[in-house]
Amino acid sequence: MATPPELKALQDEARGRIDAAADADTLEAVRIEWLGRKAGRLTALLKSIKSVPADQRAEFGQAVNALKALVTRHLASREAELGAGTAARPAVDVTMPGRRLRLGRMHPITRATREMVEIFGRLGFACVEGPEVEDEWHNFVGLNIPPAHPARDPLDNYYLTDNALLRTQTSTVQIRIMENHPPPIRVVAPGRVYRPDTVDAGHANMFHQLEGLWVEQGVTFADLKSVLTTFARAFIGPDARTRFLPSYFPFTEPSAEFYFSCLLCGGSGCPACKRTGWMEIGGCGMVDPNVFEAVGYDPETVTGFAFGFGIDRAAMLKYGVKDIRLLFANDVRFLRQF
Ligand code: 2U9
Repeated sequence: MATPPELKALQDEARGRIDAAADADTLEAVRIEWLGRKAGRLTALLKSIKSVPADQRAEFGQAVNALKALVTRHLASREAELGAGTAARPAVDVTMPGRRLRLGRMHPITRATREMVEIFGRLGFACVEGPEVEDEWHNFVGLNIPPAHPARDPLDNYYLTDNALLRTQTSTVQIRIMENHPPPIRVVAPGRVYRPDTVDAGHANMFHQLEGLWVEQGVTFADLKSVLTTFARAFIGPDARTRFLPSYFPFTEPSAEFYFSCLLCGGSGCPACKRTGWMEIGGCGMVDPNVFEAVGYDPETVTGFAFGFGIDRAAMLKYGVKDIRLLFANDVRFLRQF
């Protein structure tokens, strides 16, 4: 059992060692020497308390614990002093070699969008963007989608308030352009759209669309076919062919679904195109006169065509991606392939 003078000597020795520590590493070594859990000198003293005769145990225990508290406090204040000293030194060693920056790659959706916008740019289309949170007028009313239309069902839309929702198509952008600019208009509008679909390999509840609109005196369905066929040849290859099948959309009349010859087999038939030789790409048609009236254009003087397709789907067909969820998983092993 250490006597009080011995404890005092230990205290002085510990204080001296702590004061002499010139840096954080040395101080840590001192802390381990004195308070280390296995072999610390004070730790050993603390462990010895239980073997002191009962009548002296309380007094000795108090003295040793007081010594431990003192040493602990002194260690902390020296640590703070040393910390303040290092903070005064420059935080960055400019002589160290730099850390190599790992650049990512362009996401396949961005790459596809840019390529598409560039192709339409060569055909005279300007690229325009608009808000993702829209009102009912721009998302439905202006597009000739009446209140009772199933597309307006609250279960098929992400409504934020009674009159605000996440847009379900980028047509809202063309409506805004026509509201604010007189004809002629020749624009493409790429962007994110939202629908509460059940997510599976082919569907996501957020995806990307590219829509196009050309309004001018004398624009015809032949121009629509010509633009989409020229686009197909630039996007897929010079041998690409297009096919238009009658369809219905509230905002176009007449309307059609358009197909490209299969991106994989070129049209001879393969599993990817279910042996038809064709892949459905999107929808299109001549802008409905009601839409022109809604934005203040005179349907008697201008005509126009519009088209829309999923960028994700087109990119998946072109790059051979089988599951749309891969596009949004943020997995570098997938993204590095592009
Ligand atoms: C205005 C007027 C008409 C754009 C069009 C489609 C047909 C169409 C879908 C294809 C797959 C969207 O990505 S998808 O789910 N689109 O079928 N879109 S005509 O028509 C417009 C656009 C703007 C002012």
